[in-house]
Amino acid sequence: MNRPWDHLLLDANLATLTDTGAPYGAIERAAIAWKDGALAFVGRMDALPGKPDELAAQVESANGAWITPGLIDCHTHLVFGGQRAGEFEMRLEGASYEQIARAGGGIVSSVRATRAAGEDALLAQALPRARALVADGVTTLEIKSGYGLEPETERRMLRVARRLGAELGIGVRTSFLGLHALPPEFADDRAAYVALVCDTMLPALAEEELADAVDAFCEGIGFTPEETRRVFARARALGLPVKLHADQLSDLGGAALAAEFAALSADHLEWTSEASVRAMARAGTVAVLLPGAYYALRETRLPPVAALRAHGVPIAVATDLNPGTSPLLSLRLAMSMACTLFRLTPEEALRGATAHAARALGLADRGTLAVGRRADLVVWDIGQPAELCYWIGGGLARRVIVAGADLHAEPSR
Ligand code: DI6
Ligand code: FE
Repeated sequence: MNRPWDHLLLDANLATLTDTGAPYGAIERAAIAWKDGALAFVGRMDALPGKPDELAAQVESANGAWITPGLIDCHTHLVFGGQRAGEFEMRLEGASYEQIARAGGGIVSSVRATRAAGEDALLAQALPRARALVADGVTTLEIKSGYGLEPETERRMLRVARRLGAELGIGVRTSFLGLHALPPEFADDRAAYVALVCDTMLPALAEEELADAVDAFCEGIGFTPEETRRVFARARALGLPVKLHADQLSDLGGAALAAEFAALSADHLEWTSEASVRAMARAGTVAVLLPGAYYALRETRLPPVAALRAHGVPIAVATDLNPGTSPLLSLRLAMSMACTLFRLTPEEALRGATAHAARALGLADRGTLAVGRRADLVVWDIGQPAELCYWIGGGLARRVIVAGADLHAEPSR
């Protein structure tokens, strides 16, 4: 018999994150079906257009489980060599992140380890980190370069990011983060490094289609707004969207600068002013909150959540997984922190790790459960959606499905 769908899940509760009028865009006593990797039915069971067995080749019961869109981690630095646990210990003894960076540690120490690692070694180090995210429900991941700071290693990092996506069968979006730190060999000539990024690295990576977006670290210990502008102008001229590490440790007007370039997102935002929030709202720039870095650096200045809400800026939540300021291997834990530390509601946190995260990556084909979207979904062992943020750690994902295919059956718990 010719059945219209490949796979149909019955007896599900869906948190669609679309506008159903219910919190979480919930549909209870629901069914969800897909064909050729895209969602073909999302609705109440009693609205199914026929008998289940005649609708899909494979029919299963979800036994009342909650299903959400696959989680999207829209800000990570997941590919890097080595680790920086020693700096963690130094910070616990009183050194600040900025002091460590200015003393030749910080980002530059990861640059040394990353330059020394071959492509396969970088991939082998990154795989378990990516697997940890996936086991906790991530189906699409953004990965930045920025620990190479010279053409060959930047390219190698981005190639590893692409290989990770292929190897794990998940979505990966790459961002070129040439302006992450000043490489030591350019210590006396900042302008020459910025020129290398603009005139050599950017055009080559755009040509090789290794970068889906361009990011920068606009900060006292990173790059100035002027340097950031030069790179962003070049990126836009090459047709690449931009996003920015903005206002994490100080207010350099980074979020407003991002908005000037119609950035996909401005990320961190602890020091962002209300004027910058207004600029983001006008530009449609997503606010990406990164509570892992706030937590690990023991920051106290909160991002302007009330202003973001008041001006209707979409809020996303991500891990910022990186070896220095956020060695965080669970997006669900980032969501939990966004609630407890930043006072997001669990619904905002879930929207932030799905629908709004997709927007922060410029992806229109995922992030909600709606007909036509990619069949990226997670079946959870929970009785209500707020549990995704309520449990601190633990394995709640029962099934992770990407484009209609199971990534793993029962995770070890
Ligand atoms: N993202 C970054 O790029 C820096 N901070 C952040 O939140 C730090 C990365 C690092 O120390 O390796
Ligand atoms: Fe970051």
